[in-house]
Amino acid sequence: MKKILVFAAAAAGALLSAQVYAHVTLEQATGLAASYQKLTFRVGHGCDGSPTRAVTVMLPESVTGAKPMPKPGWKIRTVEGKLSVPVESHGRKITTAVREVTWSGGPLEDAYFDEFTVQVKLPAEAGKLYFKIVQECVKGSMAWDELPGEAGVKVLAPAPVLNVLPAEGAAHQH
Ligand SMILES: [Cu+2]
Repeated sequence: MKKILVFAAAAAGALLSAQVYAHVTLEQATGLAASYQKLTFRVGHGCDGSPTRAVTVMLPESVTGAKPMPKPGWKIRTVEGKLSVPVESHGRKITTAVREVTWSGGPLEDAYFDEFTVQVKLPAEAGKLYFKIVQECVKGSMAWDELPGEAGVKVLAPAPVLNVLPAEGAAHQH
């Protein structure tokens, strides 16, 4: 009896770690080109059991206008950087933008999960955007920064991905 329970627990654990609860993931799967999009990053566990005390989201070059959502118990730090291609916003030319957002605080225990939210302006072009994440823990850290490799090769620490859909196609989806 005891043995069966152990196996069942192990199987459930394997399923959970392979799916949405695992890693750092993005709640939203898709967004519309050139729209303002809310991105919610879910931190599903600590670093090998150690509680999380900081989460940094690195924004792809084409993502601008980032505004992090404040979170009780967490301090926000943003890093600005120059854009290689200036963009226009409200009639003004923008040459620098937030490139990195860090929430630090917590600590978030390994037994719990939490969400970190930022609003961004998506690029006009459709395609996949990868958001590299650094998770700092009381002990150690994790980089969720791997991009998909060859077909069939599973990456161990994937960067969360958003699929940007063409704006004109989206009008027909409701
Ligand atoms: Cu995981």
